[in-house]
Amino acid sequence: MTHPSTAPNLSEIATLFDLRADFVHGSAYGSGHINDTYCGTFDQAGQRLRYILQRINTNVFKTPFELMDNVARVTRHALARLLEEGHPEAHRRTLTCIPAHDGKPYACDAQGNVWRVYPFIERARGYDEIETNEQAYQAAKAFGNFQKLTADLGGARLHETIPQFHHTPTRLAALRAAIDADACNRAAGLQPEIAFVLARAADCSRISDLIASGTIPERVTHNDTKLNNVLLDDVTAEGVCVIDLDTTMPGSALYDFGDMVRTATPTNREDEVDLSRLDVRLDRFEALVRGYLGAAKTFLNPAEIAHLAFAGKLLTLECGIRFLTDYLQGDIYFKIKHPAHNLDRCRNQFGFVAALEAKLEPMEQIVATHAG
Ligand code: ADP
Ligand code: GN1
Ligand code: MG
Repeated sequence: MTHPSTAPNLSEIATLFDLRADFVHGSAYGSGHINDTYCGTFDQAGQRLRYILQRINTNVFKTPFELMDNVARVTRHALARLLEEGHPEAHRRTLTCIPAHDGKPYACDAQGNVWRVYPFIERARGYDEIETNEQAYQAAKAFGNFQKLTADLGGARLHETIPQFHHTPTRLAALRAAIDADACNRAAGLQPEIAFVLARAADCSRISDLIASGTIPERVTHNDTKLNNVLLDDVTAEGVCVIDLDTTMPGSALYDFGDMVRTATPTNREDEVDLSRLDVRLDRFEALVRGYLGAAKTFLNPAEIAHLAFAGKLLTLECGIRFLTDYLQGDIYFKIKHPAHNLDRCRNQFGFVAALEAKLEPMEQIVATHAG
């Protein structure tokens, strides 16, 4: 969506936080679809340092203080673990919240926007499009280790920052409602896309039914494991830091693995319009399975392992459903760069669902090989 707020005064925002450094300059940063992210350069007693300043999208996240409570708990837990291990780069391996002057992990500006500040993780970056199998392996390993880390978080259940976030039947119901409402008179031109989803309606409840029956357990998961949400080391490609923790909450391991498949295995990027060569890269999939299972095999149950390949298809279908719903509703959720952006993304995701359906068998074989 196009955001209501104009370019913020970053220098003023910075004064809300206990940075102990002088603002030098800053600008918009990254390619996330949700929050407004800025990178600020500061001078700390003669040394240049960078910080990420983020305005939380409160249209998407209705309970930002609860969200920041989750983020603070998860990042404190991660840091404690790294310090216990004596990790030499503990503060580069996890996000850490810079406190506001009242000690809270966020601050509100004069317009009521909610801001947070993280140290900028240097010499690493997230990839919108993965380039090598090694990157896929490292990213999957990092997300697997993140699940391992959150498994013993302790304390109260994390807040659900977006209720039913990956409950695909709810996403399908939202699509049906958007078709009925047809707020922008777009439904008539979307019959092939709508038919594509309706033909797969039964798939939508497969994972949620297994969760409801207790066959697949609830875990603390990241829930937004698109590949640019893990920063890989510029030199070694090692997964340095898992970021974008806004949706870290109760979920399923399958949501995390499925979204990795969605973003790491296609031959094209998420909004590519030329789908003529769109396919699943099985070599990338193999790298993902190896990286993820290397970290997660010890705690996943057989039903989770049995649905890893299917999860890739379901999470891609779900994401396509969400792009289509947003397009029907007039682009009120995801940031877009041009009027048909959500439709392009939706068609791309559905094209990839079809490619995943054609490759399901070899994908299942790869999982079986690595699961032992
Ligand atoms: P969104 O929810 O909009 O995707 P993210 O939290 O993923 O927001 O941040 C957007 C982008 O900003 C990321 O893809 C990444 O490139 C960059 N980024 C976020 N946090 C950091 C950080 N601490 N260090 C370096 N880059 C970061
Ligand atoms: C959003 O925030 P970002 O860009 O990492 C979205 C994900 C979607 C993704 C599609 C909170 O992720 O759920 O899968 O776009 N995040 C939220 O690219 O809705
Ligand atoms: Mg992101």
